[in-house]
Amino acid sequence: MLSIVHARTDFFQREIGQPQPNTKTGPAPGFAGAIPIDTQSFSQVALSGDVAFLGCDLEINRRYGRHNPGAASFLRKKTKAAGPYRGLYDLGSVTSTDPSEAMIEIADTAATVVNSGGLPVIIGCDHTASLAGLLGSARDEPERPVYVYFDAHFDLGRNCAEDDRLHNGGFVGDMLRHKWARCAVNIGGRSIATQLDYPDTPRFASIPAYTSISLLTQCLAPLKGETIYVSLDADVLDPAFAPNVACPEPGGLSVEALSRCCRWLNRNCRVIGADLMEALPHQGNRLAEDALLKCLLTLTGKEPLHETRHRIRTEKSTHSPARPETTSSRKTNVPYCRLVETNAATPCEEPSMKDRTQTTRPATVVS
Ligand SMILES: [Mn+2]
Repeated sequence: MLSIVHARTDFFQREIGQPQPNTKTGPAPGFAGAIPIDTQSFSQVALSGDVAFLGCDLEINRRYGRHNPGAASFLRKKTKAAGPYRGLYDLGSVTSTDPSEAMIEIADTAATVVNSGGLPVIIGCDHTASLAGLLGSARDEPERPVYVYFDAHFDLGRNCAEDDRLHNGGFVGDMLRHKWARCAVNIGGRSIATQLDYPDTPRFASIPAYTSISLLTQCLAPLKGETIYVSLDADVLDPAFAPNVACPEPGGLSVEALSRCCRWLNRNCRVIGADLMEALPHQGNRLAEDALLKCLLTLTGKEPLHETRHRIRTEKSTHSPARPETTSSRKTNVPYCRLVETNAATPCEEPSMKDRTQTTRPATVVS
């Protein structure tokens, strides 16, 4: 305990003393330079809003795309120099080797982090792990949160049987069917499968990838004030920015667009948890991984210390009184506005992960 507190104090002193990572000792070895800590100690030292990363190197149930076991350890190593940030911790990686057990471990850890006042951020392999992050983060919420996911694919499993959707191409369908989320909002959907003519999915809406940056934030307006869990599938970015993902799709979001959306969500919604999935380990540079981690941290209200200082300086020098909100700036005529407002939360049980993640089929088409 003492050594952890000491490590934390030492870290702050180092950060405050110099905004760039210390070249002598290097950054801490966690995600984005986060301080390694165990879950119990995190509960003791966490301040409100501190971020706790949890890695999962195990694929839970991949049905589509290239395999990426070890993606969390890869991202941890790749992004350790991405800071420095204040209030980041790394709880290590999931130890369970069974997918069902791993889901339970993720959910339990996320719930512990939330109960300590922290924000759980799961870094995983296939997107299925996101469901565990959502369930754990929302365990003690009086109402089910809105599931906001940046993803080239809807992951609704519309081509799968209703009882065969707990995999990376269908878990959102399962989530809606069981009312584990109040509704789901996809941003950046664009795979060919998203265009196929299936019946409308209740409590689901999407904002296409080709939407301009200014329109994107207008489309997000109905989410204002909502309690949300946010998931980033790395393939939401255009392959020009993030080529190493399990299911790449052309025509994706720019880093700037993703970053703006994340900032908007942080400022206008209550984010209870987040995750990053579907990145593929590779030998190239770390630009894509750093950009994704940075977006994830923007979402949680964290930004690198040197950028915070720059922003404060800029805001001071260009400060002007806030303009009153006009009717035209409050656009509410977007299609899913009613969906967010009218779907009351329905209490539901957490799923039994046992027996549900046992079947793994070979990859076929991308859903
Ligand atoms: Mn995807």
